[in-house]
Amino acid sequence: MVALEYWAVIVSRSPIDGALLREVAADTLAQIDEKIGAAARAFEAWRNVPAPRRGELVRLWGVVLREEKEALGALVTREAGKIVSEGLGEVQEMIDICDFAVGLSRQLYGLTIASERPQHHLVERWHPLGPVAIITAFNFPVAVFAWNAALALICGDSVIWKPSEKTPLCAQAVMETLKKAARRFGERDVPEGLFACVQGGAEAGGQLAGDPRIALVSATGSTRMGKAVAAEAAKTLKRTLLELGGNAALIAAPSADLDMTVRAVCFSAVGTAGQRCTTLRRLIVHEDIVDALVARLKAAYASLPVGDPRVDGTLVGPLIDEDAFRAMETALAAARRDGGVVHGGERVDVNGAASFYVRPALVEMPAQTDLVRTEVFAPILYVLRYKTLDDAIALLRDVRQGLSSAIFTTDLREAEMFLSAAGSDCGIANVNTGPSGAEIGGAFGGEKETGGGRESGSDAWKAYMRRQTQTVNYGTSLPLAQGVKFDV
Ligand code: UN1
Repeated sequence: MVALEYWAVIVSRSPIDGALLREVAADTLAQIDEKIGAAARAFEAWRNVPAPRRGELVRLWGVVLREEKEALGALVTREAGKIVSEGLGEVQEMIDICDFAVGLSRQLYGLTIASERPQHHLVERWHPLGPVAIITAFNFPVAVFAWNAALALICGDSVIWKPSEKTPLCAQAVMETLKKAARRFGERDVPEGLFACVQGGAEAGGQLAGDPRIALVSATGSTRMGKAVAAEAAKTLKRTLLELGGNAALIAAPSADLDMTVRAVCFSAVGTAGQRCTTLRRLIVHEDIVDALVARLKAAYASLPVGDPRVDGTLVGPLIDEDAFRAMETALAAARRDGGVVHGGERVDVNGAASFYVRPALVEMPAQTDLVRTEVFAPILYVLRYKTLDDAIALLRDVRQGLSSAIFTTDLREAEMFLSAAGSDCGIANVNTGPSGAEIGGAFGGEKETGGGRESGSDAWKAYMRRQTQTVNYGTSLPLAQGVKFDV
């Protein structure tokens, strides 16, 4: 087989200035097939390694990441365009999940269950699942892989990573850190093919999702990508863990602390240049405070430091590429047609024509139109107004996505209503803190077209293992459940 079906090379360009960083050879269909085979063989060995020993590999990975935090963070800045502290923050997120996974490697607890039969014991045990395919997006080019890989590895699975074709170098660098950890662990103890990276586009992701040897495909990215992956995965009914599009909303109630609200809105809406799945896209403001809040936001937006992400003080770096910029332009034009009043949103020349910097846009909308319900991966914040909390919650829920949400209020009843079953319908619901920038300790993901999967903390590890219900009869008779008699 030849490479013709797939891309031959992947070109990595820096969004900072459009400079060519490097060309990376894409994997061919045959090479991917080989890597899946190796992952399947590695799994057969790795599943027998005691989980705390598997945890030692992940502990060493965390050590290497601590040593290389600066360098890897700088590469995230160079290839994904994140400001320095966010690039470093992403590596910190990797370190945090390694620490979490190491502890977990001694806590893969199952249940003991009271059997209804005498002299029987009934337990639930968690076993390794199989090779896990991990598909990630450009906006978290290192951390999201670590959320998945650290858990999968301690759970006894092998991993194959298909990173975004926009950030192949970050993926290569992360693989080097894993190799270093493996050398310290004792290379002979790490089965060949335990972790691998596949460079390629959507076809490569599709091949992984469709291959029967892959037990779980964990995909983070757009809803469109997730639907394609789910369709491939459905052919073998394999498990999926989907963390897809968001359209986060923040409700600003009349009692909100406005200083805190302004700061939270700015970080959530313009941080990472509006390119997080948790980015705040809809600000739902009570009519009594909308004028005051919008005035303060307009002032804050006008003075946001947009610029080269490597420069100290910059808060808004570049968009990932020209397509992202065009999508933002198109959305702002549509917002004007829908009766929106747009503040900001213009292109800013920082490093010449080959890079795409923008002033984040604040858009006052007369209503939640279809445009507002659509996720555009750029710093556009739509402002909507409300009269009653019920109306605000109805607006919050009236989108296809369900990832993250927040309310700013000092009214306990409102906060509790927002957190209740009739409140936010998202996987993440916050009070007096913004919808983005979650810690790794909680389960991360959301409902509806966000895909329903949960990555990272809490009991998300269970997605990477298979549950077995085990019954042992240590008696000398054979009683049947439900009192059934079947004497032969
Ligand atoms: C994503 O954008 O895909 O909560 C993940 C946050 C980050 C993760 C975002 N910890 O914003």
